[in-house]
Amino acid sequence: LTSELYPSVKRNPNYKKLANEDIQFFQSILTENEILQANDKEDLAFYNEDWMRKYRGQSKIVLKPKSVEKISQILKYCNEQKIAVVPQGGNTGLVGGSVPVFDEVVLSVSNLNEIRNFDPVSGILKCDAGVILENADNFLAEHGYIFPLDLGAKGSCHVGGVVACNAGGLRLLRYGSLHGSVLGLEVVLPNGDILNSMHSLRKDNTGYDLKQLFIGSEGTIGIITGVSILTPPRPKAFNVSFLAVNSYEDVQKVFVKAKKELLEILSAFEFMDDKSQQLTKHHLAGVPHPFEESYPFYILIETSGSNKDHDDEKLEKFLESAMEDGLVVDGVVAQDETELRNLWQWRELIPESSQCQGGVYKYDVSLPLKHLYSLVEAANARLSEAALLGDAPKPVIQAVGYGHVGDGNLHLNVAVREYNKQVEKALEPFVYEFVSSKNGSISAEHGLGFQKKNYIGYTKNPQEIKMIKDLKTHFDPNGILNPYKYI
Ligand code: FAD
Ligand code: 2HG
Ligand code: ZN
Repeated sequence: LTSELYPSVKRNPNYKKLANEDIQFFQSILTENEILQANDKEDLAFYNEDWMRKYRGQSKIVLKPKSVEKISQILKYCNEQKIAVVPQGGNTGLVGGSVPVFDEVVLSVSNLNEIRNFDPVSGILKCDAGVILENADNFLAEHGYIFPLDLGAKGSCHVGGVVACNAGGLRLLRYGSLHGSVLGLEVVLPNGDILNSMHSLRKDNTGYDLKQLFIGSEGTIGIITGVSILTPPRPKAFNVSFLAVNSYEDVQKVFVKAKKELLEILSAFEFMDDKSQQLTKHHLAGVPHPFEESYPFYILIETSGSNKDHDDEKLEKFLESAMEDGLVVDGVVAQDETELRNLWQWRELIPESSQCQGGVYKYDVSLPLKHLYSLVEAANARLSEAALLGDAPKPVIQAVGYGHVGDGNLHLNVAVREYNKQVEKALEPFVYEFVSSKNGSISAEHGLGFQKKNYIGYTKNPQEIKMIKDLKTHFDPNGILNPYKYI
């Protein structure tokens, strides 16, 4: 097998090509509803292609087991037979990690989708990995709790998927990383062993904290089947304000001011450049933007707490003084739930807006705050110099910047009319070199997957990479899990 999409990547001949006996084995443990096979009508496109339609594999079979034991039997068999397997959650990952590269078996956990247990005193939720994030959050809302992670893909991504990616999202500023809130995991290892580590303890210093290895491992050393997570009480009062500022310098100043003055009620601090808003306006054709006029940068601040009057007063004072100081040049505050959602959409819909005109090159990086936006400027300059940016027939529509300022995480999105090797060459490794020169990370939250498989060295040193490889070999000596990706 070769792939037109990836001419430089060759299928590893050590992996067995699926034979009838393998299909018969899968059929012996799974029901008809748990197996999808490619045929004349069905090319399994949904499972083979990623959210950006940038990466595409050629798998002919998708397994959707309904129990952990079945996953265990499948992995044991695939390990013995050296059949490559790609774990898949909601397939919303943004680095090509969730889809096959060649003919790997897709193992979807979407049929493992039950809430297992919730303790309303401690706030600990235990659920299957395939529960959709929004469903988990809706369940928690009924009990007065909230999932400590929120992101634009919540309607499709899985709890297990976000743990496998160590997704960051819109409220990391408030609730911290999943490395802190996940208390335990259940994982099927490549040899079929089930690691039961579904603990409910906030404090446990008995040796290595094994679950941490699987958080952010992107399906390379085990399939997460269960998650135990500490959830906080759901705030009763939410406020959202959308602000306009004149420079990136001022974005940083407003951030410092918000941290000090909104302190315990600050739950999100997001920024967007004007170009990202132009793309979103185009995508949302006709929906009025919060401001008639355009400004260089916008900030979305969310506060959440237990007392609406208290939060309103605090936010009002903060905004008044930020305007008096000349930091904020225009601003709106949502007056009700509908307005709140409307303001959020100008931030949450940027990923979709930047991808829907043909394609998008996405870079998700950590940088010291003072350098955060300079990457967008450098990328634009490079694309202009290479004469790639502008009206059709030039391939690049816009290079835009936005992201989680509160976490030092920039999203650089380069919207293109179609995927184009020249654009890719202009941006890679340029972007990674830039990030490395500022001691940043080439992946703040989306992971490495297939996209950044050759670039890990821009953030990790050779000793760190060797330890990662050693761990991979320890857990998966036959390399059956998620091959061709970053390890
Ligand atoms: P998939 O896409 O199916 O898989 C992702 C990776 O995890 C793959 O390598 C896969 O092999 C592995 N995997 C999946 N499930 C399992 C499992 N059960 N066991 C082992 N491995 C598994 N990310 C952020 O960090 N912050 C954001 O704000 C954010 N916003 C987003 C907004 C949009 C509109 C979209 C499309 C994506 C966004 N993401 C964001 C990307 C984010 O990585 C994914 O949405 C999410 O983490 C992936 O979950 P999933 O269930 O779709 O996993
Ligand atoms: C977000 O913060 C996501 O909206 C997606 O992490 C970012 O699409 C992107 O580049
Ligand atoms: Zn993000």
